[in-house]
Amino acid sequence: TEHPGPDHVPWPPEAAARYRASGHWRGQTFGRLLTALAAAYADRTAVVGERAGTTVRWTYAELDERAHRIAAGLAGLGVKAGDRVVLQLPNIPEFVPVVFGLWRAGAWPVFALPAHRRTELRHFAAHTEAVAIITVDRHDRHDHAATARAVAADVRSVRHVLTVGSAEFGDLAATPPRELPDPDPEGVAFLQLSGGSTGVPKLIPRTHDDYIYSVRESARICALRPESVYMAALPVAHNFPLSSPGVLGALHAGAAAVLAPRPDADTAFRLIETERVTITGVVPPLAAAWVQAAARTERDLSSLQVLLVGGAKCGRELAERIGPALGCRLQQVFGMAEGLVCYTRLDDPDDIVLGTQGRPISPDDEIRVVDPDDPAAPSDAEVAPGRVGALLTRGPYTIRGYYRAAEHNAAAFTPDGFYRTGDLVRRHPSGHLEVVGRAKEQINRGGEKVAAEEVEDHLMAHPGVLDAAVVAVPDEYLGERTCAYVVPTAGAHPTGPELRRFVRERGVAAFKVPDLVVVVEEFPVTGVGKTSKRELRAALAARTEKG
Ligand code: J2J
Repeated sequence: TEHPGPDHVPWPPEAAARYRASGHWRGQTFGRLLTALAAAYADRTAVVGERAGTTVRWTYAELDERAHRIAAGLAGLGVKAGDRVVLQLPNIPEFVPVVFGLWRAGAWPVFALPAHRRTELRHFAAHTEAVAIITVDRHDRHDHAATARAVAADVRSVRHVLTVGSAEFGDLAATPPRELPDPDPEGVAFLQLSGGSTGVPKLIPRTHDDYIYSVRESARICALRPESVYMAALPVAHNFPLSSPGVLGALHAGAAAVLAPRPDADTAFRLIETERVTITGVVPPLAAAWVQAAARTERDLSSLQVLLVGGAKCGRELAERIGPALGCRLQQVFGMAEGLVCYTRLDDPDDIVLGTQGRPISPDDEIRVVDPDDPAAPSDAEVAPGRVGALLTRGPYTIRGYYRAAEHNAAAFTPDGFYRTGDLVRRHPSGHLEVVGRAKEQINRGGEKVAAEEVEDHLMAHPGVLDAAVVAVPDEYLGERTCAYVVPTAGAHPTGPELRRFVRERGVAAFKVPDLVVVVEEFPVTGVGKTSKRELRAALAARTEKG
């Protein structure tokens, strides 16, 4: 892979000094954080999960020990500080000690989702020159180990494929612990995935200092205490269940983190009842499904105090039903893996909790709401107070650049380091943000993000496709679904099912396979003399909405 420019864009020294001076960045690493937690909460439950139908429960002391052994085992394999390791694990208890083990070894987890397939994993491994892939054998009828081995055969840097549950992994996890040098707290800790709007998924370098700050404050804002029980219902590698406040926020507070193997109401309600879960987080379609299921459940949900809803817009109607149906308080969260996370506060008035997506974590999160004019030549002029505009942000836990993406960074960040979120928001006088739309070329499929261009590129690899444009169409359940408009090459007659199969067989996550395919003879003419994909998508989306 070619990647001109630096791998990683650090904060400018004066900003870093400010974040240290204000106590946001405390010079701690995740490894040392776990050591401190194990000392403070040794015999309390840290992690609860399920493996092959049986419940696994680890105390803080046990988690700490496991993470030490895994770190030593990884070091024994030759995994060094700064090495990248692609991690693809479902919601199993081992997720937690493996991640902390990687952190203690100084390696950077690259957080793939369980839904990712060959093509995405190959990109993550190749782009980061990963030395290893850690996954499971089979999960949800997919042979992850076989996929990982296929990627390892293609990508020369990958020397190890480790599957949790194998004898080899068992040996590694039994390695006698030893002291390893602690990584730089201001250095990169891991690479998180971006929802993306361009051809290939972008990787987000987060540091120990910046992420621990967002996790610590998230735990405080969500009122986590050692008595709390947080449940990760969504795939735990995603930024929301990992850090908002997520499994890491729960651990930071000395609470228990429960990993639900699946997010459906049956599984979630069973765990809420048996583990006395006090707080969890879901995307809006799941919240709607839980609200419906709550009317008929015999499970005792009385322990649940807070339901976080985010990842996509939670409409007012749904927001109003959550509290009464589930007997808990709604907390809206609007976040992004690039950094900025906003929460409604637990003591905010109802109108704000129901009608906004929250306000930023940090007093040092800088927010600008600017004219969403021509994205190719943005003026970045602020709109009048209360008006809708494009959200730009900069702060103590928002990245200044994607990993190995100098060219993309020039467009995704302003020259003075603000991240262009691509979200259209209105700022209330209280500082709360209301998300009203999106300017980026992305489809938000019930919280799962699909980059239009990425899917178009896959479609265009089909010999019968001359051109493709992917847009969002409204969907009652998911909020949005993907619709691919396709112009065939002369004489070709590709069908929807054939193209959907084609995309799936290229080895991509199922949520990226277009929900609808419409074959058209030609695209509408969009502008005078220029064929901008952006304008074309807008024209097609408008046409779809009219029906
Ligand atoms: C509207 N759009 C939202 C919301 C995210 C916490 C919660 C969510 C994410 C996440 C996260 C939204 N209303 N409440 O990382 O820590 C859309 C926006 C945003 C994009 C980011 C977290 N909450 N969104 O969803 O990186 O468009 O992070 O820019 O996956 O999701 O997506 P992602």
